[in-house]
This record gives sequence, structure tokens and C-alpha cells, in this order.
Amino acid sequence: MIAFMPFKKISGFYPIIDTSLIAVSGVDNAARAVVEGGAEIIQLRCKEISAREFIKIAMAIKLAACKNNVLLIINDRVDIAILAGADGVHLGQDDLPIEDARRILGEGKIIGVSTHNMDEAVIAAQKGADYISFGPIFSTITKKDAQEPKGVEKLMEVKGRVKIPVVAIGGITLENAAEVYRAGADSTAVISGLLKSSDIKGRVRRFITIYEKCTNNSRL
Ligand code: 3NM
Repeated sequence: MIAFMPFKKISGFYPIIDTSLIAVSGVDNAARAVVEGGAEIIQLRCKEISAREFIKIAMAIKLAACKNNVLLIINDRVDIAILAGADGVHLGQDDLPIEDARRILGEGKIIGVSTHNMDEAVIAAQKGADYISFGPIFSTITKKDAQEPKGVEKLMEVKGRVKIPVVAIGGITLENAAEVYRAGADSTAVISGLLKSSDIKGRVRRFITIYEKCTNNSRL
């Protein structure tokens, strides 16, 4: 029997395209810019649009991402991830339990889970998440119900306990991303620090350069 080939490890810059910050009509261009900037992963996060619109843009992004071997992760919706042929899902604490999402998606898909404290992080790892996000590291206005900022110290503690990749999220900018990597983050997920720029492609490149400088891992 052929052993299951694990997917790429989640690391480096993790852009999130969020339709609360960008019009649905602009998502396609934004995704293309993110891919051209050199990202290896994109998450699509759509909290306030219909399932029909969500699936439509997920499929369009999949096309843009696929050609360049960029992983597509769908926020919350396992059904849309499957229909769009995405590489995985990112689940919140109130979304489908990890075990149920895994039963639907199978072993070949990526499951990421949002965590905000050590217990959530350890449980997500035990239940088979492929990576966790941890945050908010800094204050953020993008997520309306975000918790108090955790800071990089809590991130370091989580990194010391869980073996799966930890994606830091919340208020990450070009100015503080290096500090977050130095604290041990495998990856930094960014929404406003990316989408509020008029040059998304250039912004992606700059975030990637910061990762590379912090890890001595030059790719561009
Ligand atoms: N999740 P920005 S913070 C989507 O703490 C999300 O789990 C968070 O957006 C968490 O980069 C957050 O604009 C918002 O701060 C991140």
C-alpha cells in the first residue's frame, strides 16, 4: 500500500482574504496579487456573504491558486472546501468538531483550528488538527469578538507545548512580524495589514522577506 503523502508544512506568510475588508468583486484580483507576490497559502474568510457567493469566489480563487501550487484554505465551511476542491479548512471553536470535519474531509486535507489559550491549543493538537492559529497576538479591529491581546509571551508558551505548526494571528503588521517570528511562530496570518495596502503584491513580498530574514530561508 502506498503511504499517505503529507502535504507541505504550514510555514511563512499566511495571507487571509476576508470579504469584510474587500468587496466580493475585488477578491479575484486580490487573490491573484497574493499569488504573484509569492504566497504559498491563501485562506478565504467570508462571514457575511451567501453560500452561493462564497462557493463562487472559492472556485475562482482555487483556479488562481492551483496554477501556482498555492494551498487554498476555506474558513469555517467544510462543505464549501470540498465543493471548491480546496486543500483544507480553518475551523473556529464553534465550528464543526475536528473529528467530524476529519471524517468528512479525510486524511488528505488540512485542518487548522483557531485557538486563544493553552487548553484550546493542546486539545486541537490532540484531536488531530494539522496546525493551529493562536491569537490575537496584538489588538485587532478585524475580528469583532476578538479576545484581549495575548502578546508574544503566550505565543512562546504555546509553541513550547504543541508540536504542530502555530500560525500567529491578530494585529500583525510589517512592523511587528519579525518579533512574532522571533517568538517562535511558524507562520503569521494577516488580514488588514495586507488588504488595506494599495499594493497587495508588494506587501506580500515584504512579509515574505521578513519571514526569510528571520529564518534564513530565502526563496524569492
Ligand atoms: N482571528 P488582522 S484575530 C480572524 O484571535 C482572526 O483567533 C483571530 O485580522 C483570533 O490581521 C483575527 O486584521 C483577525 O488583525 C486578524
